[in-house]
Amino acid sequence: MYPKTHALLVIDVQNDFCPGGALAVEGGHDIVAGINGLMSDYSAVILTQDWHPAGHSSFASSHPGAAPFSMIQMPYGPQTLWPDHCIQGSKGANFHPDLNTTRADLIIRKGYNPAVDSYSGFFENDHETSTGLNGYLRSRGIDALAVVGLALDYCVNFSAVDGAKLGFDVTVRQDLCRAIDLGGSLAAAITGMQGAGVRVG
Ligand code: VGL
Ligand code: ZN
Repeated sequence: MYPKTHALLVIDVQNDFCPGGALAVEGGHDIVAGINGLMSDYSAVILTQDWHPAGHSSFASSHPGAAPFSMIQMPYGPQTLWPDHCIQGSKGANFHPDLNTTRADLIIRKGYNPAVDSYSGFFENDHETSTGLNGYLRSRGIDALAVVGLALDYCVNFSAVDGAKLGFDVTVRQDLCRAIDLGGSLAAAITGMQGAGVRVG
């Protein structure tokens, strides 16, 4: 069907990023059916799962006096502080109940290092520590990625840009993503993705 070997990369479609969750993205649940419907078009389906230990350094609650959605400097650079979310083993960390997880070939967890956040499915926020996803995709001969999920301006954005930097042919399906949009982050993400050679469709 495709000239390249395509994978569908589904980013963080988890309860905490859907309405009612700890870091709810508006309309996050609206994309689930469309993502499920796309899965049969791809030779591989990979899900990412944000997976933080309690007390993670990206949580505002771990920094006395700091408000959620404020920024701090971490040894690896600026970091937005979030409400506690996607704590390992919690209901909020589970995939949305309607997401077709049966079809997934691989579930890659990220954000488990207590001291470093990980927006991208490829690298932690130090932009150095690999999750192993690049090696997995390469060893399966995958060279093109369609990226969908939550949130468009954070984890989808970082995953798509890293994928393009690593040499994959990357398309983001904007209709199957939803954004947090914090202080212009959505517009910046779209410009940044396009600048990195990501097709934003
Ligand atoms: C995400 C903020 C914190 C995301 C994850 O999935 O976009 N955003 N952790
Ligand atoms: Zn997170």
